[in-house]
Amino acid sequence: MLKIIQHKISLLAFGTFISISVQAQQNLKLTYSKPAENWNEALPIGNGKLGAMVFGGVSQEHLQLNEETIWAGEPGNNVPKNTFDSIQKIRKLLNEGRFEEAQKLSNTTYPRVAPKDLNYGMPYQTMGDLFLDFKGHEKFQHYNRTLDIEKALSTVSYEVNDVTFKREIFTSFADNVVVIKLSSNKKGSLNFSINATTPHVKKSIFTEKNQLVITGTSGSADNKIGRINFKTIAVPILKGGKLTSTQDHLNISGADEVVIYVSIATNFKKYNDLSGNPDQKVSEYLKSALSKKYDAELKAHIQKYQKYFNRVSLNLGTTDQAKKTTDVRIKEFAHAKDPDLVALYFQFGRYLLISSSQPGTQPANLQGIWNYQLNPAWDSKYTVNINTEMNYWPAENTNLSEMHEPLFDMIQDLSVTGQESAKEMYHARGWNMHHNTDLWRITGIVDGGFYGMWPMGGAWLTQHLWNHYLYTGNKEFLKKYYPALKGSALFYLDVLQKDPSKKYLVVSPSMSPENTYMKSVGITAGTTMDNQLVFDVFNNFINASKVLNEDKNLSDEVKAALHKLPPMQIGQHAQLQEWLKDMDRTDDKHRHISHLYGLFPSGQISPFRNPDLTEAAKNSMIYRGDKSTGWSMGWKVNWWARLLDGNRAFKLISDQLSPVSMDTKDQSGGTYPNLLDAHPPFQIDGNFGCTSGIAEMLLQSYDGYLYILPALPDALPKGSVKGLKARGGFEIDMEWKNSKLTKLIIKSTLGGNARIRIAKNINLKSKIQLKDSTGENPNEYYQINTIKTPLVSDQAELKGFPVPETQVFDFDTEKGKTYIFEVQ
Ligand code: FUC
Repeated sequence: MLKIIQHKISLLAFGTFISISVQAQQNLKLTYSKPAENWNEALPIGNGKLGAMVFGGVSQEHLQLNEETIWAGEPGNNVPKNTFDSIQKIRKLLNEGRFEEAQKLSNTTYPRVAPKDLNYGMPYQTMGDLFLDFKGHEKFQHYNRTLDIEKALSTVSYEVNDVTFKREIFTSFADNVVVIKLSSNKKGSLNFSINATTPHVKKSIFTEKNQLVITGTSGSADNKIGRINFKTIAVPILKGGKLTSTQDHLNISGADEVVIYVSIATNFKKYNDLSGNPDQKVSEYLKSALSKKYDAELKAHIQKYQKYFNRVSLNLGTTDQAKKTTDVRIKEFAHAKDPDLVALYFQFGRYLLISSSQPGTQPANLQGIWNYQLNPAWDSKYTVNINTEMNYWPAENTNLSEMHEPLFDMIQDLSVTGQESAKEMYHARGWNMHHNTDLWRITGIVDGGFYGMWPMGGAWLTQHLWNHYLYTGNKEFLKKYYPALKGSALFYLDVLQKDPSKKYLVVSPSMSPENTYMKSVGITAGTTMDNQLVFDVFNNFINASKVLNEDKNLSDEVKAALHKLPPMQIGQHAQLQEWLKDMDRTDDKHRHISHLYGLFPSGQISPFRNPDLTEAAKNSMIYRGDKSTGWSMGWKVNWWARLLDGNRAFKLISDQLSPVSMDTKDQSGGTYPNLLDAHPPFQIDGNFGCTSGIAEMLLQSYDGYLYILPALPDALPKGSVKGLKARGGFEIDMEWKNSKLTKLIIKSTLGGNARIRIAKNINLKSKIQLKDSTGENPNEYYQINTIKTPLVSDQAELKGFPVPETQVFDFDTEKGKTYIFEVQ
């Protein structure tokens, strides 16, 4: 009989245990032997509110600066008026099979370029650039530039005329400032000037009381006037030497050490409130930072950062490649063994999320928080037909639950502004949005009827609310966001149409994001992704109303509608159908594979529950191919992990970690020298998607079990991970050797049943011995029950998808206890 020891240990004791046994990840630094020549070589630092790209130049240091609320425009939604009749006509045309006419009507009702009285979302904008000029530093040696993602600290060092110069740069998590410390090993040798530029039209740059000040107003676009006012102050604090100023330069001579504090603030308070006072805020941020000594500021910064970062460690082994600079490692990844770069990339994804999305800040946009332009690609806003959601895939499973909060806040806002689009455009209750939003929480159509006619953005976003609940079990949270879940369910109850066969309820009109089934025609009804999304919206609402004991009648109504949604279907090419009719093409290489939403991030397709659909999903993946834009490859890592093919998932990681082609005709994504994802251009979703995919290869928690090492590739035969999170609130540590699990630790944070799926070749009965963490009481055994309720498909009867042989067992856990399994 299988047995485990259950040991009562306090959280503290567990913490101590972890820190002793963690084998430190070898390399948590990005390193370079020369300054950045362009933005894609510069290194990102951020604290959720402020972002900076550090170039590390020698005779000129350059910091490109961002503040998360500097967006063009002003409050206001973008809901087109009086288009309900057109929507009704489009529905009719679709029912009659007049697809081209339906598309045409959609395109004319919602033109490609924003009509005069509307806007298609505002661009996120840079603040500007700070420069430090060092005369006489043109010739240098022993240059080194790093980004230490264990400390969230960027460094530069070099030697000029036998004097070593050093810089430490960080965006403090303790105070809202960028901090730049300059030092050297020879007293009095710091001589440089500070100046700034900003591309904004309305701006002024001047010095005042030995401080450099930049003020400005964000840009105007479409029907909106730029109304974000910002103020930036840079203050140098000197040890030794002299500080003087000219009209727009600060000059430092003969200093031993200089610390520059940069603060940025705007008048933004909320998407509909610009009554903030940037002068006051910018001074408050500075005051707080200046009241601390540099060392204390750095210490507080690191402490706050590590509270999140240190929750997870990953060790995949190391080779000599790890001694090379990061740009070279990326170039050589495809042909050299460098498992440590995978671990670094994974942790860099976590670093980016912590740095761009903190409780109380704006969510990470298309570029996180890092953007050097006034008009960046796709406005660097929130594209919610994949990109924004992907940013948050690693939030729960890599143990960064709090980083998810800005997204929840945004959903809350949208559930208010989205009532206007639901009512005006669809005559529906509840709320909805289309495929884009911005700082102002717009919910109308963006980019016209071809790209924008997708009323499903809210449906996808609300999955994050329910998922957070599954990971944390936080009922207060569920209560707070229940109205958003309910509002989304109400919208689809009202919007669903009977399809011509009268059998199904479908969303109409809509599309399978950005793809077409006829030349230039994408508009349709009942796409597979829409059906899957509504299925989840309805289920989440039913489950939430049950947990909270609310809205019984409405829940029954939703249940009835749920049963009328179309099922997933397998088409003529043995593929999972993207559309209600079997219209997929085998030569379709489109980057969006939206109908596989059901496989990931949703859990509607599982090899063990519906192997036939899993096989069909796999066929769809094979037709689409591997190489694509950055985010598409990131999604594919997650899909291949769910398809339990670790080697193919690793191949996609390899594609993602390939250097970006300089051939502009090649539109495939990859990784820039600074390890940021290339769509191209830079788009942060690929980093987050791939980070989530790596976690998904090691641990999956859906379909009723925790699957340990479900998709381990041959390239990673040995390793360990600590602190991954699973649904049900379990925290998982594991080690493996020769591609086989050697140790498993499960900490239960909520209590409840833990059902584990594990490879069959681990002889559980005889070989897993369960020990308590301290080694005390080795004979205190508790019994593990083998699975009581078999899953829907018994493995022996599985057909259609070749699943590996596994075993499943479950046991009851108690909140706060840790269960340790060792394989002998
Ligand atoms: C969607 C994608 C593009 C890009 C953009 C921001 O429109 O199809 O590839 O990621 O969002």
